[in-house]
Amino acid sequence: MAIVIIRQDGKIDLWKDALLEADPSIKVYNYLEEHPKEGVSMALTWKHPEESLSVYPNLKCIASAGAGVDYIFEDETVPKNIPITRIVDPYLAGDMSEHVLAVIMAHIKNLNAYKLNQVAGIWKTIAYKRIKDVTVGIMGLGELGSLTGSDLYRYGFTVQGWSRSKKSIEGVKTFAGDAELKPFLNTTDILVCLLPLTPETTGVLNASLFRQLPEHAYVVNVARGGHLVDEDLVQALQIGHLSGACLDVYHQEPLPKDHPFWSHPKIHMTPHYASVSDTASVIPQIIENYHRIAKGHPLLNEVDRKKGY
Ligand code: NDP
Ligand code: OXD
Repeated sequence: MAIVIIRQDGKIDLWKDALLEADPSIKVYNYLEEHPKEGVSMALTWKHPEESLSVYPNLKCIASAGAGVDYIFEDETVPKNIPITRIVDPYLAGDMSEHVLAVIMAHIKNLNAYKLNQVAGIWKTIAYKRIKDVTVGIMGLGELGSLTGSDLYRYGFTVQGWSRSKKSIEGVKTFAGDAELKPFLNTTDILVCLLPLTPETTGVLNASLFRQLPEHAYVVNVARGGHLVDEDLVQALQIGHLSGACLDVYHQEPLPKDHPFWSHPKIHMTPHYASVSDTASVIPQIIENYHRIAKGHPLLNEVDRKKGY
């Protein structure tokens, strides 16, 4: 039994060292080095190259090193019968909640607009909003969305959330399913997308959805680039229906240099770094699953293949 690490972001050694430090008895391979394929029971991956997961005849688990698993479902060559797990971790959720708070505060206190004015040498006051007067709507009330919602409620925001199945979260007004999307959107000042990317949620942030938000609403996409129809966002900003957007994720990452988002004054960007897996914190769940495979026990944080998240 062994774990193979498959990722292309230069972090293989970081993850390998963290695994071996936590459990020196485990055999860990870098997928780029020559290694016996038959002995590999778990692939620990993040945005693997296509076809790299189909060469292990005895693979028992594909473990995403992040919360999202969309990239695994997108690769048609991934065997359909192998369980997929994902990361559920308090730091991953907490870091996302902190990021969303920072983005919302920057927006309601006009910090981005002031930065542009500073660069242009303009001294001008802009009316700010108070937390108590702002309603934040969160799409996706899972591990990240529910904590983000609870935290925003504690800070004094009015918070509502939308998910597939009905949720009960203290301080958060909840909406569920397609039938309740419109009332949710109609009353949301700042929309935060924390949905997984699936066939149902692809392109959900589009012109029709934006039209259902109140005039001057603000959009925060920290989920996946595939949720957003880029042209529809630019159009909604151009006609002044939306007041701005903050994006962490994009259709193509890094975002191509000629993409209009780079120079748009009302779009603020971060480079898909709202919240990242902390190796020390998440390695124990990987190792636990590695041992569960050997014992034939149910895996932690297994993804529902039918739902796609
Ligand atoms: P979860 O699987 O825990 O939660 C997903 C939520 O979305 C659930 O509430 C689910 O509803 C809801 N949902 C799914 N499909 C639909 C649908 N069709 N209609 C309405 N609601 C739907 O995911 P996490 O909270 O752990 O993560 C969310 C996403 O955040 C990840 O998939 C990833 O893409 C992104 N992410 C981004 C990061 C970044 O740095 N930018 C970092 C980490 C994650 P229900 O509860 O009813 O199933
Ligand atoms: C994740 C991410 O899904 O970093 O964990 O986007």
